[in-house]
Amino acid sequence: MSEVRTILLNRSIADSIEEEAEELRQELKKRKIFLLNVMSSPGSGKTTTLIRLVNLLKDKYRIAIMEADIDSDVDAITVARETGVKSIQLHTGGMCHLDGSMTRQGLEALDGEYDFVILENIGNLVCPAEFDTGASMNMVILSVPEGSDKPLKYPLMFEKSDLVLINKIDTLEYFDFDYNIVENFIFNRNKNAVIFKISAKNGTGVEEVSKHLSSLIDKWRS
Ligand SMILES: Nc1nc2c(ncn2[C@@H]2O[C@H](COP(=O)(O)OP(=O)(O)OP(=O)(O)O)[C@@H](O)[C@H]2O)c(=O)[nH]1
Ligand SMILES: [Mg+2]
Repeated sequence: MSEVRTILLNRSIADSIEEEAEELRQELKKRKIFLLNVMSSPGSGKTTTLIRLVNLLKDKYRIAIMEADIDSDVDAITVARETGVKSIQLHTGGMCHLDGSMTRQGLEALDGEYDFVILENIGNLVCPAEFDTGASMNMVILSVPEGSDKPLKYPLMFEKSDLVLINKIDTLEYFDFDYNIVENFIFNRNKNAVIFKISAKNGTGVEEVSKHLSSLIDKWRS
């Protein structure tokens, strides 16, 4: 039996999706809530990474997670089980992205006081980058098996994400993934990007990411 609530999101009917997202961002800033929008291809390791990050940060912040998918509630159930924090599943009714209005519906359904809310966006390197969710920060995860050329092929995703995690570095010996090339491609798209190399599977590098996030959250909330 499902332990988490599932919310079916409605599409925005606002004239300006951008203004709606900016309004949400400002409102969250006033309420001292840091909202992290996490994006990647399907299977790059969003859920695995988030579980590790939440377990490192949950004693310092009141955390909640919104898991967005087209169908199923496995991610929300897994996160709730592995971290114990409040988690809800958002269904997009077939859409491959979330916008500010949909994010707001998720936040309302969370129904509680939080310092740090994480949105795991739909697994896709294209559509989620095209829509502002109202998040305080966007983070993208690129995993080693996907290849070094992804920032070239999906440039908008890397332009919109100031935090980039290169995940699955435990598999480097099996792939011809070139970190120096990928770093150049990312900085060509976004000179402000901060890049970390991690393995969500064995935990390598995740503590450094949690410390970086913690300083961003504290700054946002001050
Ligand atoms: N070897 C290795 N496998 C990993 C790592 N991180 C995640 N995985 C595996 O990759 C698979 C997908 O991980 P998830 O965390 O579910 O990926 P996701 O991005 O949340 O997937 P979707 O929500 O379906 O888009 C699982 O089998 C994980 O165990 C890693 O650092 N190294
Ligand atoms: Mg997932």
